[in-house]
Amino acid sequence: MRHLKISLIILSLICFFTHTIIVNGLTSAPISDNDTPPIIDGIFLLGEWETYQIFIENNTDINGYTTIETFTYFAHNEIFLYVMVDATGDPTDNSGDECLLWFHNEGVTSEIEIIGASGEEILEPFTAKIGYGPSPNNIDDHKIYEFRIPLDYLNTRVVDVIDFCSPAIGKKIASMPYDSNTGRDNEWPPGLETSEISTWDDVFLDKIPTPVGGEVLPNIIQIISGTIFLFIILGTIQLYKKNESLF
Ligand SMILES: [Ca+2]
Ligand SMILES: [Ca+2]
Repeated sequence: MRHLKISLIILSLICFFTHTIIVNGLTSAPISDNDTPPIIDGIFLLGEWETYQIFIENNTDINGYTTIETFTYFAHNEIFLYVMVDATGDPTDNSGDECLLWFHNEGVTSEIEIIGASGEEILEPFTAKIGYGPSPNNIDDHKIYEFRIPLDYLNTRVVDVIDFCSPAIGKKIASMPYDSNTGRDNEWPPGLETSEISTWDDVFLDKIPTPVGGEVLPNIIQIISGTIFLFIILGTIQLYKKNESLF
């Protein structure tokens, strides 16, 4: 029993110090110098965005908690954070449709927002474009929002963790996204209280892989950390089995 307790304490400490492995957060995909960054044109081409970090289900119950099926992606290089909000559950191209992203880092809160029908765009201080069409997630036409935000504007840099949320300010006039045709919106994360930063989600800006001899090496440290973590879990299970007769 004592060995088991010691093992669990060690495991907890390791979990604490390997924050990036177990944190219930989001990881932005690093873009190396050999990769082509996304183009902010409101069009989602196959292969342009890698792996979605947020998936929200469709809920059309207008009288209850209503959400829009949406896939959200994050990517970054040394200069910009790129965000794709693929709103597959919004098939109507309304001028009142909106997408709102909030970031917070070291005392600075940045509100990234665009509203409008397809073709609407923002060029300063960040780039954003609204599109309406198919995507790899859904072949039917739907709203698409793309963003390119300078890391300086977000008061952040590579290998940093920034707080992120999408609040429905007031009574459903924004979020990620808001569909003015049905009044549905996506507040993120669930249970968000904007004044309580602990209820926000966060985005990890992973290290940019370094091109070596024309090849891009993976983030080997993360792979090694994950392997060590797996061995610790297996070791703890073995120790538990050896001690279970004592309980
Ligand atoms: Ca694009
Ligand atoms: Ca709409």
